[in-house]
Amino acid sequence: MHDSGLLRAADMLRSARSVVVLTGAGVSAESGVPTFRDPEEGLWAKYDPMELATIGAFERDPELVTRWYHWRFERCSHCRPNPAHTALALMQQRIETHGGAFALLTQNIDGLHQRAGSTGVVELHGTILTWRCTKTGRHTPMADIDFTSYPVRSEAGGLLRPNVVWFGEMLAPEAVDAAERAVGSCDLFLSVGTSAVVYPAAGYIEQARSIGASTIEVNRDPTPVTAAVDLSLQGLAGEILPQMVQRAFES
Ligand code: BV8
Repeated sequence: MHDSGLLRAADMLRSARSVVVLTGAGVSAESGVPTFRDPEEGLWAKYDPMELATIGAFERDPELVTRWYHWRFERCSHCRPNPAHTALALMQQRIETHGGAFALLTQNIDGLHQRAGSTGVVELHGTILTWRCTKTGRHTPMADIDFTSYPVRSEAGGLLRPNVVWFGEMLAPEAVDAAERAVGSCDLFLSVGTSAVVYPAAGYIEQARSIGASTIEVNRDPTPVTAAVDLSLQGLAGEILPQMVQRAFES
C-alpha cells in the first residue's frame, strides 16, 4: 500500500467537516460474503445475480429467487464484520466526536455495518434481514421465517419476498432523501468496495464532485470512477481503511 496515498487520505479525512461513505459488496468480501459480480462457485454459478435480483424473476419463479436469498442469508448469518466495517464505525465515532457530520450509505443488504457499530446506516438497496408479505405488506424478520418449503407464504397467504430493492424497482424515498441530503452537503466523499455501476447509488459520487467535495475511492479493482476521483487507493478495504483511520485520528 503506497504510504503517500494513505497519508494524503488521512489528511483529507482529518480536515473534513462532513463525510459521506458509499459502500458496496467489496466491504463485506473479507467477511466471506460473496460480492455481487465476482463469479459464484457451486449451485449458483449458473445464475446471474442481475437476472435473479429482479421482480420479474420473482414473479416467474418465486421458489428459485426465495432459495437464492435464503442461501445468501445463510451465508451472511455466519459472517462477522471485518476490519473494514469496524474502521468505518470508528471513523463515524471520531468524526462525530469532533463535531463533524458523517453518513454511511450502503448498497449491501447483509446488516454487517450495523453489527460493527455504525449507526444511521442508509440501506439504499434494502435489507435481507426482513421480508414482507406481497399481499399485506406486513414485515417479518427473516430469522422468524420457516424455510423448510419454498416459496414461503405469510399467514395471509401472500408470497413473502425479501425487503430489498430489485433492479427496476424504486429505492425507498426516505433512503434517497437521506442520501441526497448528505451528499449535497459533504466536503469529502469516499466510495468503498463498489464497482460503481448501479444507479442511482453510483451517481452520488458525481453529485459530490459537482458541489466541490473531495473524493476518494478504496477498491480492489479499478472502476468507472477511478479516473475521476481525487485519490484512488487500490487494495483491500479491510487493510486500507483501518490504516487510514489510524493515521487520521489515532496518531
Ligand atoms: C431505480 C439489491 C428507477 C438486491 C441491488 C439510471 C438511474 C436510475 C436507474 C438506472 C439508471 N440506469 C440504469 C438503471 C437501472 C438500474 C441500474 O443501475 N442498472 C445498472 C446495472 C446499469 N438501477 C435500478 O434498477 C435501481 N432502481 O433506479 O428505479 C428506475 C428503474 C429502471 C430504469 C430507470 C430508473 C435499483 C438498483 C438496486 C438493485 N438492487 N441489490 C440484492 O442485493 O440482491 S444492486 C446490486 O448491485 C447489489 O446491491 C450491489 O451492492 C450493487 C452494486 O454492486 P457492488 O456492491 O458494487 O458489488 P460488485 O460485486 O458489483 O462490486 C464489488 C466491488 O468490490 C468490485 O469493484 C471489487 O473490485 C471490489 N472488491 C472486492 N473485494 C474487495 C473489494 N474492494 C475492496 N476490498 C475488498 N476486499
